[in-house]
Amino acid sequence: MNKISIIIPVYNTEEYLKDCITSVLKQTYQNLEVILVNDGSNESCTAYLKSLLKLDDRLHLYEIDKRVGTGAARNFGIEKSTGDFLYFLDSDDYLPEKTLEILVNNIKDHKLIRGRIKKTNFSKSIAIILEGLFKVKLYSDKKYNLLKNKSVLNTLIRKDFVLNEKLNFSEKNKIYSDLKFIVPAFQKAEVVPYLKEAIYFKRNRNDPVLNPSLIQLDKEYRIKDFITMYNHLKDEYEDVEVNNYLDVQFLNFYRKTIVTYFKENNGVDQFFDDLSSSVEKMEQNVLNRYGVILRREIKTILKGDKRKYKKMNSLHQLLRDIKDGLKTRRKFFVLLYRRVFMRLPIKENVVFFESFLGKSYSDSPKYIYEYLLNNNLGYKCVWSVRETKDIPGNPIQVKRFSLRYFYYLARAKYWVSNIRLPKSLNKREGNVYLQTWHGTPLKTLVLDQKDIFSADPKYKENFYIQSRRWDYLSSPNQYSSDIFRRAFKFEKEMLEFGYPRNDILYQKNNDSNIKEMKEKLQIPLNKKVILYAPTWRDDEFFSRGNYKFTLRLELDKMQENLSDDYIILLRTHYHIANRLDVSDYQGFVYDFSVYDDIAELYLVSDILITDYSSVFFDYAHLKRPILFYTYDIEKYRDQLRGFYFDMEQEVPGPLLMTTDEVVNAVENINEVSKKYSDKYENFYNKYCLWDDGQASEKTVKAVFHN
Ligand code: C2G
Repeated sequence: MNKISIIIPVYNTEEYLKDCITSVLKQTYQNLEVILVNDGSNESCTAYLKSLLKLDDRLHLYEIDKRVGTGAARNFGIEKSTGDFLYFLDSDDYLPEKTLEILVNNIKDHKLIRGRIKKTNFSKSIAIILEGLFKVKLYSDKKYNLLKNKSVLNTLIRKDFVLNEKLNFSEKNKIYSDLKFIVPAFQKAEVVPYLKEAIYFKRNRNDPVLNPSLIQLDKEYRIKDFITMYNHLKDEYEDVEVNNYLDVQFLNFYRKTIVTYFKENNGVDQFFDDLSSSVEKMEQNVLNRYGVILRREIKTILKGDKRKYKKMNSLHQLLRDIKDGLKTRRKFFVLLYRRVFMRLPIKENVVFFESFLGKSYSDSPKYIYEYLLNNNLGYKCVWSVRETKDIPGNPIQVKRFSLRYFYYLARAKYWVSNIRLPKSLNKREGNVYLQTWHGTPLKTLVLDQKDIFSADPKYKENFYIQSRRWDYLSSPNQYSSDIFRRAFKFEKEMLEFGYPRNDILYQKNNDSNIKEMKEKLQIPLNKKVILYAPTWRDDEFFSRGNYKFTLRLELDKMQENLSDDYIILLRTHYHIANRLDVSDYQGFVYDFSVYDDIAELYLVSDILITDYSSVFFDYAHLKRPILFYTYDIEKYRDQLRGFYFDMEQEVPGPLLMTTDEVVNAVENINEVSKKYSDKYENFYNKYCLWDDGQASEKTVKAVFHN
């Protein structure tokens, strides 16, 4: 039987290795050896690799002390291999069980055979579930043009073919080293069958900041690597098909990567000479297939006219922006934002506010705004909203994503927001951006998160780009400061004054204000108030950003046992799109899910019930009892989010799993409070010390200069 040598270069991929290796060991095709080439990984990854060896004696580990790069590591692996076939796998990718079996069974007399590459954002356990959904047809013996792709992955290759033709990977080019292997392989193998059924999962790493893959490395390096590879191969091959292929690759790379790089970095000078040497090698007939702008641009490079080239290049970028801007209304406004509004002078006294994606007039932005207003500081304020609201001081209101929204964002000197603003909103010189954020984290944040379950696959990367624009970040306590610095990689000024949104909890925590608020909310004055404020679930949604909440607190039971003394204010999270029907509980349950400011609900309530929401960190300022209804804690903690600390140990109230337990705790609330008083005090001392009712004032003084 034919043995396959699977060659896997490894460089610091500890968190992905298990998926990779187990997927190989579980292959239905068993006659294989796995050649792990440790290309100078750090200590912990190396130790982990060693520990894997005992799983199976088909695993072999080779060490390279100093990092040599994927190409050299693969060449080294070829030398060590003893199989009849070679197969290259990357250590952050993985395979479904049958991939190798399908490839071996179909290679017949061919030199090589190719399967399909599926990109994935997920780890294996999730992807294998998704895999069941692929209904694929079997395409056998179809000619596959190796030159459709730049990578050698998911190709089963005869080893004697590799040796006879002296195929190897470039050791100079770290990123595009496969081309040196593929191009001659393509020339020598007449037919390459392609099997759509033989799948290879290629992982898009979700963390290009802390754990980048090769392709996510910095663009300059990539551009240099590509240009030298191109130049080298162009010099080496006469073959027309190969040359056309290389030119097409080059021009596509130029458009996609190089032009974008110039736009972001004004970096024409650095690459101009390199580019000149490449375009000299280009075939005119390939170039003729491209648009006039690109052709002219290439011509000016050929002539070595850098000044003119810069002009052509900005024209290219303008046309590209316009083309993109005509796609949708929003993109058109973004075009105006960048190309028109940003070029108008900045307005020194304009402040742009947004809270919870324009959904409410609330949170720290509200209190900062009111401080500016009440102290007549002379700022012109603009609020981003979904629909017109009743806001004191009558500020300008703009509908989120409308033309006026983009106009004011471009012109305002100050931005104040409690969540990220869109990535398309480039920051202009002179802009001051105060990010207030929206809670002390219990759930792990951004770069501390591992798998991102249902959010945008580019979540971490986008977050990183967006948060580079923040100049100031509000922090409620030392614990949060430490996490924010790490999880957001925030390196600018942290405002350590507590949360402006909590000022009200110090200023208005008295009977007359509370009575006034209850009247405003139109709730009974003679009953005690329970606020139920759960968070959202990452895996329950209608569409991106629109989450669904299923009420698991049994209101019947609550009403039966508690309605003589209590009412319930129900408050779902701002991500929740569905309204809960509580009409059967009139006079007992009041739905305040779309009420602007949760701080007012804190003030009027006697007990808080929540789950994993950051609301309890704020509510604790009031020193009133908190109950945790955590019916799904295992799933939430272990699968969906992960926590920064053990809830059971730290939170200032009991974790309850059923409505009966909740009812019981409410009925015995004094005993519960007594039991948790020490914990409460520790909790308060750890998370609540910075607030003193003056956070808005201190924030304004730190940020606003006029
Ligand atoms: N919130 C609310 N009503 C709820 C839940 C939350 O008004 N039922 C508001 C509170 O101000 C809360 C904030 O939204 O502090 C954030 O809500 P979380 O439930 O903590 O969830 P999330 O939006 O994921 O933010 O560092 C904080 C984390 O990022 C959590």
